[in-house]
Amino acid sequence: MAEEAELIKEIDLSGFGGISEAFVIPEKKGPPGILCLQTAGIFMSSIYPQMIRGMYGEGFKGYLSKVIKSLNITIPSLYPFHYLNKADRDLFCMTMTNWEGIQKWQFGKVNHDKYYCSHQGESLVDYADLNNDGVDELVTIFAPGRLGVFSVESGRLLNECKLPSDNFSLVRIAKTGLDETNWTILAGVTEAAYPPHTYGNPLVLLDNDLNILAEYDIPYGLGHTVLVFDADGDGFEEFLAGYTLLDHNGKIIWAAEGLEKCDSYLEAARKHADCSIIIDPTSKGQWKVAIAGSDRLYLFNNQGIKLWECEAIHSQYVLLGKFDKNSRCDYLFHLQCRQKMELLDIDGRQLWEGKLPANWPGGRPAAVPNDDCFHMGSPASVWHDPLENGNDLIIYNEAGWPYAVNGYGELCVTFRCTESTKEDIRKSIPKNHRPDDFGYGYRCLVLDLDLDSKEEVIIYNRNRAWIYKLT
Ligand SMILES: [Ca+2]
Ligand SMILES: [Ca+2]
Ligand SMILES: [Ca+2]
Repeated sequence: MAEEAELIKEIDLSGFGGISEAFVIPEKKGPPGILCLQTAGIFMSSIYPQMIRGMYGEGFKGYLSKVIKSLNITIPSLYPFHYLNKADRDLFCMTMTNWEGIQKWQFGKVNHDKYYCSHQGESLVDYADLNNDGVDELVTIFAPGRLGVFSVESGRLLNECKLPSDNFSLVRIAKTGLDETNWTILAGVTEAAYPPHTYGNPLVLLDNDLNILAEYDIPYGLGHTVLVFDADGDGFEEFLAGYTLLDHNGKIIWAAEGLEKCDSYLEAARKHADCSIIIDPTSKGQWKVAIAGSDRLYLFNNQGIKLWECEAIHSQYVLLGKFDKNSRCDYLFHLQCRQKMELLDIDGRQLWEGKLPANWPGGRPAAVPNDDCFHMGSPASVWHDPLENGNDLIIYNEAGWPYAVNGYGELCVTFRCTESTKEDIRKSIPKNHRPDDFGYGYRCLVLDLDLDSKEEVIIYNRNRAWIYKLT
């Protein structure tokens, strides 16, 4: 019998313009702040003249586009498309709030009720105390090709620079030197690339004054994942960008075995790293990394040597946690888009396979034609030991209202709905497009809001947020 989490707060986000992403920003003292971001994500770049990543159309054209897709070639005119105009790209507003949704500051112009598409905005923000004044700064791409450093306290733009092109959509910061201000900022392209670069390239490294230190391409590009951690135990952080480990000075330490070289744009796109997770990060260099690499899930050791790989329909996301009921060690929960989910041990042995169901408490909205048309960058989250039995849960948010399961897909916790959760957030979206890109569907943040060492859950869409806890 599943438990029901208690709704402790419902927040109206409409004053922030219809947010596409939310980020947790820790405070030095007290509960964390929440940054609400309104962005087009990758569609801020004019490299995308139109949005062609829809579900397939109906009839003969739809059939033909499915066939062409299965052959892995791209003929844009055979996909349903959505034109992207300048207003779509320039959309940017961020609002810092406390955890109860009370606004502290706002930067940019709120686009109330603006109907817009957004994809992959989840990697656009990072923060660190770049100027060593005891308070973090936010770093984000606030306009096509413009990287900015903002005060977390006031939202003031403190510094900015122009990136080499308008398609950068990922920001990560690493502590890379002895000096208190010795930080390195990585900004990267996560998808479509301008020639001569291949898919997911290039990346640039900047110092804390935003001087560009280096620009280069890596094999298979960044994909959608850059991890920041101390890979060799020397006290400074490195970047694991896609399949490539970069030293604190930007030098390439290794590219993962079998993925050291890639000259083909399509091959890079087909095998891009969608998500990665470090296993045993505190083990002084003995870590491993699982990478959801589109057509495969991989495990590499700390030298980039492949320990195993398994083929996938679409390896999109992987979570690490104590997901097995009888064991306290870590397991992988692997999500292959809306096709298949599985529980694996660290040696790659499968313990469970299934498909988590969609969940529409008020009925599936008319604008969502089927349960499998979603494609979210963050389809699930780990909820650490919420039932206090030593087991972590998976909160699944990709197809409708979120719920929490164990590693075997069994329902463990539900989140009580209010009438507002059943509302259609948009009356319509362009036909045959992914509904989540237009704000249909829910996202999730898991964090300890009231600092009692138990995590709460924030579920949000573009209009509203709901905060839950287990009591
Ligand atoms: Ca600072
Ligand atoms: Ca290091
Ligand atoms: Ca808590």
